[in-house]
Amino acid sequence: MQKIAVVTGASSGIGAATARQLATVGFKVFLGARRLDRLESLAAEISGTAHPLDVTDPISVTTFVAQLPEQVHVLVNNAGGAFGLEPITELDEDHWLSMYQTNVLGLARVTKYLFPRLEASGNGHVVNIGSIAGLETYPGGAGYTAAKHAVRAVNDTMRLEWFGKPIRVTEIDPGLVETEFSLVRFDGDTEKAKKVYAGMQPLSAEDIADTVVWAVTRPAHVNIDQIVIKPLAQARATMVHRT
Ligand code: NDP
Ligand code: 8X3
Repeated sequence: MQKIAVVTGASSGIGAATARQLATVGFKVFLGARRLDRLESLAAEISGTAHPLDVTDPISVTTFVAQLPEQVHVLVNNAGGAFGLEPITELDEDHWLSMYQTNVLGLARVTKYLFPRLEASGNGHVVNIGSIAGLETYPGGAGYTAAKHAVRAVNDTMRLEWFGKPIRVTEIDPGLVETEFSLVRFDGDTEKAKKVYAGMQPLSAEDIADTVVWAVTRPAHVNIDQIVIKPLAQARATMVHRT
């Protein structure tokens, strides 16, 4: 029987690359995101299926989940991102709420409704895409780092609550990956976004997808708890060697 994988935020970056690589190793992939046009062309390329999904909206999440097979083997909770880089004294409440809704509540919400399908597979696996922002902090980053620290807490709680069940839980924490992440963070400002990766070689979305696929293709008794992956040129979130 073909194994089933669900990838949230599959319309770009890490999610799209992960969907591609999961399909390459034999999974039937169900793709979710808001930009359906992008999802549909990727789904056609990898013989997957595209479904509209806004992880911040409970009705969208339950509608999405209702379209999935009764058994799901892998859920990659990838949808997320950062909005802004303002210091706490200039805190933007909409930015903070959106980051919490997407990265934290969205991840937990999708997992909640998908859980029965993961359990029904007899061999479920949830992969949560965190960040080194869940392990460190940096000036201007509090809204995002607080959200990604919360992702760590949610991830670890899943591992505890599902103790004894055949459901693996993995957190993958990347450093700088060149995707649309910075474009979104800086509200479409391409110059600002480009500067983030200037003079250094960031990770690619494929590097992270490769890690996800490695984690989910270990034998069923092996739980990869956490992987931290950074570019060689990045030692800390804000310590980047540039030429
Ligand atoms: P991208 O901006 O390229 O991709 C983000 C994806 O999330 C898009 O597919 C977007 O789809 C989706 N998304 C955003 N909001 C929602 C929502 N409300 N509902 C459903 N989908 C949503 O960035 P990345 O690929 O880099 O980001 C993927 C994950 O990796 C994020 O969780 C990010 O925090 C994390 N990460 C990124 C790093 C980096 O340096 N790039 C480093 C560490 C972690 P759409 O807009 O179509 O809905
Ligand atoms: C993205 C990595 O260092 O920009 O999660 O916060 S960082």
